Amino acid sequence: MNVLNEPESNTGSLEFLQKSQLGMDSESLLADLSRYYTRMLGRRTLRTDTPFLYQALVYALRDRLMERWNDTNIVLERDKARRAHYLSMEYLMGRLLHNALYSLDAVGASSDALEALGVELALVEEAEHDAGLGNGGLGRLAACFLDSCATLGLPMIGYGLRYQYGMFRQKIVDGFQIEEPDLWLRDGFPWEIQRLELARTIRFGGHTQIIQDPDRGERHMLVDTRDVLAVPYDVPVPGYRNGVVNTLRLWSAEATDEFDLEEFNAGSYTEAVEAKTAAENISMVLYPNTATESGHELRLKQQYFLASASLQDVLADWHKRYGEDLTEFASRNCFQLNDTHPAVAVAELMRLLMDEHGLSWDSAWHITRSCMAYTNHTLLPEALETWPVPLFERLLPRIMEIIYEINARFLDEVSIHWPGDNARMRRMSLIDENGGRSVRMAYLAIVGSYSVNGVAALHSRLLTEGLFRDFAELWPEKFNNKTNGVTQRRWLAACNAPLSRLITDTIGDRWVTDLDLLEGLREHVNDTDFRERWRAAKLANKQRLADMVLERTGLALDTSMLFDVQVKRIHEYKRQLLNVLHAIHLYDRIRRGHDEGLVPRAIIIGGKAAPGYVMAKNFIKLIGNVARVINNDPAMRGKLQMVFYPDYNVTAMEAICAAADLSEQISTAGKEASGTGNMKFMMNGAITIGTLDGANVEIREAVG
Ligand code: 26Q
Repeated sequence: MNVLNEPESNTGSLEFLQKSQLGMDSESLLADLSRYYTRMLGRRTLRTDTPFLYQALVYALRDRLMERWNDTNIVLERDKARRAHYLSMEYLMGRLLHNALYSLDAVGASSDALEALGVELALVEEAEHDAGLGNGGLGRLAACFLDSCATLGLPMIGYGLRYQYGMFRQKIVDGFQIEEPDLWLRDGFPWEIQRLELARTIRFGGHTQIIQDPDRGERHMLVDTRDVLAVPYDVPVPGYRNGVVNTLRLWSAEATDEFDLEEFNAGSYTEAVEAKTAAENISMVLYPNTATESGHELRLKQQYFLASASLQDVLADWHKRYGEDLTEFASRNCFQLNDTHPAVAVAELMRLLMDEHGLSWDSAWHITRSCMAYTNHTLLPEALETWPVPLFERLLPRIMEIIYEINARFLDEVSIHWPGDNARMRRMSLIDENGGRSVRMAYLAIVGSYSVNGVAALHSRLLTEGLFRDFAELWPEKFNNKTNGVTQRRWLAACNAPLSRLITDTIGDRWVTDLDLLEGLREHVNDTDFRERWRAAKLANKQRLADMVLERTGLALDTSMLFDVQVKRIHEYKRQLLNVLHAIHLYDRIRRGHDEGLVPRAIIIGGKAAPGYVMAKNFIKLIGNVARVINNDPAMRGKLQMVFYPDYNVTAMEAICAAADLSEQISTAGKEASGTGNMKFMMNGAITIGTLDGANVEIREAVG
């Protein structure tokens, strides 16, 4: 898909669009920005401390993205290439403004436009709230894939939820983590376009009725359901300077009109309002990654809501383009399940194909199994998602019937492969019969997919040898590896201007879309001028981080020290505790005067603990306590510092990864599926200390 080089892009509408191409120079940007500021937002005087300047700039920019977005969609409509639909409960986007400017090559022009108003671009960028619709690695991976696919011109659409509240904000009070709601939508989200005309109805509860269809025989119908409306909001995903703008489609839950009316006519006004609230609750809040608490009904509702709305959307588009014939549906579409969170899509696609589109079980199953693909992100058995059968039956009765049927047919296959091996049947069943019965979502995802991948070579191997061994024996061809990656556009080019300039001056700028070219830096490692600039870049980045740390914690970091950084979710397996023990050990050595040859070091730790994870919260408290002792001891001066960086998020990482000298990747070996922070630090020139776990193994092979 290449919008710019499309040969036959002179259809009537496109011609019109191209004629209207808006200027990307500072004058036209300034003109549009000023118009939005005064006419649309109704502000008369320029105030640099308001978010309105930010909003006005985004609107000016969005107009420009919109042209490319429309062009991309026109090409997509004509294109018959297979489309990828990324289904993810999380997208950890961070800020969008700088990325959009960078992709459109409009950073300079916008700076100039704002300079004419006496305002710095960086200050305007500060007004943007992070779109923190994710917990950590898995959510940021989804955001990086969006960027990469748009840059590669691949037809990929991201489907997710438009949470009212994203990842909680972390305050540190007396050393303890306090969670505060993340009101990221408070000042509006000027990037999104609501598409009411594409709203879908999602049905919960009720029961199935079997009716006799004269043409198709038996047909299952859901009746007496409680319905919720899924309204899509589209966010543009610009590719890097290639004219492509892909789509992130986020579903928001709203009450259906019919539902309200029914209650209202029955004279129960308050119940009608209650129903509205219940409907809207579905997309209210992102669940923090909690291994300890499970079985939250609302979470299952969210998952089904995402799966059903997205599949209906794709099927409706298919019917619009090709009519009722679904023969080629699977060869033209793929649904990538980001962990098991959207795995209920396997059963939902079966339901839609059979109950709504009249396909037989066999045809529906053939399609489903040819277009679903599942990415696993964890080896921890306790983190595998299961749902109590009674909850499923009550909330999604037809889906539960379909899962039973998938399981029955699957277990027949198992018994043919391993006759009489009842232990194996019990192990592999989609229904866990131990304790209360529950649905094993990972097994549903494996059985319903043509591809199952882990996220690093080691992780993928361990999956087939351990967690999914039975399945890998049955279907070895299904299992494969896709080692994670991160976009170097955000994680080097945009977030580290001085280093990025140095690299481009040295090897040209093609590394921005082809990271392997960084190899070309090797021959300059002994070049004095290169090394000089390299060190200057690092120092500037360390100063920027030190300023942020001072503002947030009151501690003045010494930039001549080694910045030793561990930022990631707080978890026992990630072993922040090991890092703290090392800090205590260094403290003790310095106290006892055994510090010859010790490199002066500032230990920086950041990350959020799941609200119910007591041990992780205690780690945070411990880090703060140890840091206080170290920083208040005169004997540590010039030798050791330690700080807990509060409210670690995407924007913080942009400054942190550029400033780090040492990257801590010290998970208990075999537990970190891949890690992605490790890659961001590495590409910004930090040295890694780590276990041979996840992608660390491959990073070491690549960099030596
Ligand atoms: C589970 C139940 C209820 C509510 C939430 C959850 C939940 C939410 C998020 C469970 C897990 C997650 C996120 C997991 C995650 O981020 N895993 C990381 O994925 C990265 C990308 O593949 C890997 O690099 C990391 O190794 C892996 O830990």
